[in-house]
Amino acid sequence: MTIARAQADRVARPEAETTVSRDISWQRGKVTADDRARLFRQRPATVWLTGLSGSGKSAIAVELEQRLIEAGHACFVLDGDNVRHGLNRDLGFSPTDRKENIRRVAEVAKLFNDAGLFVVTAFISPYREDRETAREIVGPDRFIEVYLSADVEACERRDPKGLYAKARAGQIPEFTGISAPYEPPLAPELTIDTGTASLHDSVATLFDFVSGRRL
Ligand code: ADX
Repeated sequence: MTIARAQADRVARPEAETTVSRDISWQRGKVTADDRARLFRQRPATVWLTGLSGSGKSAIAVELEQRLIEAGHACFVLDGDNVRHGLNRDLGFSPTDRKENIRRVAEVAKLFNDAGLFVVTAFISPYREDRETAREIVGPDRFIEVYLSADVEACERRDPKGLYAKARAGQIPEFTGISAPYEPPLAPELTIDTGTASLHDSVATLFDFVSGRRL
C-alpha cells in the first residue's frame, strides 16, 4: 500500500456501523487528504461550539468564519437554527431527536473536512455522549470541542430571541437550561467564558487557538 493510499484510507470508513443494506460497499477516490490539503493550503478541522442557547455560538461562528476566510482559509458554518430549516427539519428537541441532529451534523462536518474545508458548528449539543459520537465521526484528530460556558443566568439576561421568556411561561417544552439538561464538557479543547468575555475577545481567543493548532 502506498503512502498516498494510506492517507486516502484514513478518511474512508469502510467499517461503518450498521447500515440498512448489506449490499453496499465503500467506493474509494483517487484524491488523497494530502492532495486536498495542498490544494487548500490547510489541514481542515471541525471547530465544535457547544453551549446554551444565547451563549454566543452563532455570533462567534460567523465571526470566526469571516476571519478564516479573510486569512485565505476555506470555511463553512453549520448552525443549528439553519440546519433545522432543511436537512434536519424533521427533528424536534427530544433527547432522541437531538442525538440524531448531532449525528447528522457530525457526518456533514466530516464530509466537509474530507472535502478540505474548515467547519465551524453552532449547536447546543447538550449531551456528552452525543458530542463524543460527533468526535468519533469527525475523527478525534480533527475535532476541536469549544465550550462556551455562559451560564443560564447570563443567557437568560440576554435572551436574544426571547426564548427563555417563552420557556419560563411554559410555551417551549424541553428548553435547554430550563426544562431540559445541559451537560458541560469534561475535557474540551478550549473553554471561553462568554458570560464575561466580549464577542470580539472571544473570537480573537478562538482564532488564535485554531491558528496555533491547524493553520
Ligand atoms: S440541539 O440541542 O439539538 O443541539 P440546536 O442547536 O440544533 O439544538 O437548536 C437549538 C436552537 O433551536 C436554539 O438556539 C433555539 O433557537 C431553538 N430552540 C427551539 N426549541 C428549543 C428547545 N426546546 N431547546 C433548545 N433550543 C430550542
